[in-house]
Amino acid sequence: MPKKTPRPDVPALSTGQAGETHQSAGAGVPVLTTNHGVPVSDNQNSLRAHERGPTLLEDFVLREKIFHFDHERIPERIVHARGSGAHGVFECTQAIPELTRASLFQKAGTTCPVFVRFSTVAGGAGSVDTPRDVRGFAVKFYTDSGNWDLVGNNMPVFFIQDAIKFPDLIHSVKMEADRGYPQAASAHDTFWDFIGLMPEAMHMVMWAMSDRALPRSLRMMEGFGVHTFRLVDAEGESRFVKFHWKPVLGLAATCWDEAVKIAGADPDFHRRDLFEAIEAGDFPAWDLGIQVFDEAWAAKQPYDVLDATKLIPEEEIPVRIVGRMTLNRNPDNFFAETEQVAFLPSNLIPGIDFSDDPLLQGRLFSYLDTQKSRLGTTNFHQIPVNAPKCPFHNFQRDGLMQTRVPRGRANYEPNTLAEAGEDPGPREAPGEGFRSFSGIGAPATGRLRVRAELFADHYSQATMFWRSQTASEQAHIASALVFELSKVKVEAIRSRVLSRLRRVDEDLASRVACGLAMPLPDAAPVAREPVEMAPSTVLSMQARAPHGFAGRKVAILFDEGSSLSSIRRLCTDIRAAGGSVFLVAPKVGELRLKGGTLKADGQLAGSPSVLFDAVVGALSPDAVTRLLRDAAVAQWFRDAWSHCKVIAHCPATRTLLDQVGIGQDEATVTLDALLAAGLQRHWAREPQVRDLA
Ligand code: HDD
Repeated sequence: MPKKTPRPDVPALSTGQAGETHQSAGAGVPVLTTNHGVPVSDNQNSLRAHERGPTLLEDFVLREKIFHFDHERIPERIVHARGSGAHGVFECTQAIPELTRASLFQKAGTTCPVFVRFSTVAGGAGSVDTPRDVRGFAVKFYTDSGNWDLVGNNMPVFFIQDAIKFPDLIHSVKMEADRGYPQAASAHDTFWDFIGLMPEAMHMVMWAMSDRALPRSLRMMEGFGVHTFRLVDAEGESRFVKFHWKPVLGLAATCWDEAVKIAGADPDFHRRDLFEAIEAGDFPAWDLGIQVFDEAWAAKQPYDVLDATKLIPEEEIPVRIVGRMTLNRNPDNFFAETEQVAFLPSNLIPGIDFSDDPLLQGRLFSYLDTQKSRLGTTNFHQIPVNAPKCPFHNFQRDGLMQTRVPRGRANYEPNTLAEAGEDPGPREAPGEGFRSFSGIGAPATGRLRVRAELFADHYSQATMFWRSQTASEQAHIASALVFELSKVKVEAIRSRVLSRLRRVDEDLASRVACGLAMPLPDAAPVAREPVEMAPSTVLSMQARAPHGFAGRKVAILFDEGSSLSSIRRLCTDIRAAGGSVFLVAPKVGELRLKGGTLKADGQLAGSPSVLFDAVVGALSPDAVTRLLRDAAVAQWFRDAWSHCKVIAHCPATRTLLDQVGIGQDEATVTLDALLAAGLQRHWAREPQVRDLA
């Protein structure tokens, strides 16, 4: 008899007593079975005709395993393919029954579970987390009156006004059709060709070229429902509403050079950050805010509130906070939950309704449709992450992968089966206006392929956004435009974009033209004269940047001979301030320090400073002499310096900084001064280290 190859890495399993093996393979380990429940005796060797002979077709264990593996992938999302999800809870903190009959908002303290998926837009499922891109911010509320999906982005406006342009927009930004690159990047001809021909995109272009497109963490982004929706009260009266998510940790961004380096150092930077924060119990939270206004107010504005390329300045309609969402549980399984979650803007609950925004109207079709292609069945709502957590009954039946087993004969409505003593199934509830969705409806007056007049103002809000930015943020936008357009090969495309930038701001256009060494073309014609809009301070991230350590990560570089007590003290202080510490050393094993031994969390080459919010050098004089030979050390500090981060140093580390050309400013501090310095980027340093447009 040929011998069996033993399991390579684990002790042989006890077979147990007859009848017991199916429950447990010993020590509480369940027995491996096929998908049909048949216990598997050998998961290492396929069934063969003889020791060196061919594999038998009869081996159903092998065939089932490979068959299933061959079909593991489903089509990735056509957009927003790369995403990260988490479970959490939403709590209403301020009841608004005067505005909406949505059960979630009737009483402060009402809660419901949520599932959130954050995403990039352009890249494939396996692309990196930190390209310059819009971020998706999709929330599924499992309320007691059904699922409400608020499928938004981290920017409050969009590139186009009408859903009919969406396939063109996405085709233009994705990999170019013939060559299959670039991946996850808007810096190429076809995207800017589309943009140059689509003046309505200019406001969103300002956002996409700003630091908003380079978030430091998914936990530090705002979210927006983008469209104007409606809140409907118990009497059926409706008012317009815009939804906002405000991160409790505040807003923070990386800078471009840093984002590019992070992409190489940790392609999963955002996914890991979210997962680790939740794992550590440092639960990210957002406040839900609303801007509410009526038709009369809307009619007086110089823009159309149904136009998704426009926002409503918070100075005009302040954001009122009505709830808080806390993400407190990581998915148990990435595919089953994060990949299979299906968001539908058409998932609304009684008390919330659509507006006639033509972009939103098109979305109402697209998302339902795409789930059939992605998840393969109209029964995708039965997948646990998609299923409502309140009871749901109807007469929609059968279909691929039906997993529910409806009982009885009633599969139509109305019926009189109750009279025969049978279960008649569910009935509609027209009288229960509070609990049922009815839709507010508006008279349709014709069939027109047109856009309303105010949609033709393409520049007023782009200019408002530009003027609301700090000088440093403006420099980032101008430089981003130079970078992106420098990757565009066709000069006429660059020139057309420049002609549009002149309508946003002459200074911006000149700076970008200068950065490209191109002449300024004539300004593009306008479809409607822009209006003057006051700058809005809340649109600047830097003006509101948080100072503290909450949610931030500080790296401490040490080596043999470092002072253990000062490192310990720093760790305690940083953690007490709400931050986390990552210890970096040239070697990860136990190192001998002054006062004891210490192990690093990460090795220097694998832990570049781009992964942290601030860096600390706690090195001995001997270590400095040794490490000066290692280019990775110089790079560690130079990157932190050029990314305008706080650098804390002991006296020996200061000599190292001097030798690698790192200067002294308010954000280079001694170890003792780190806590007081805070973690805000020191943007004033930037003009010394980088030539910005
Ligand atoms: Fe969309 C996915 C956000 C316009 C068609 N979209 C998708 C996701 C987000 C958004 C966050 C990912 C959801 C998830 O994590 O699964 N989309 C937006 C926003 C828009 C927008 C904020 C404008 C305000 N989208 C938009 C239009 C269309 C689509 C106009 C089509 C007419 N979007 C889709 C889609 C996706 C999608 C193709 C891909 C995967 C999916 O729906 O479930 O149907």
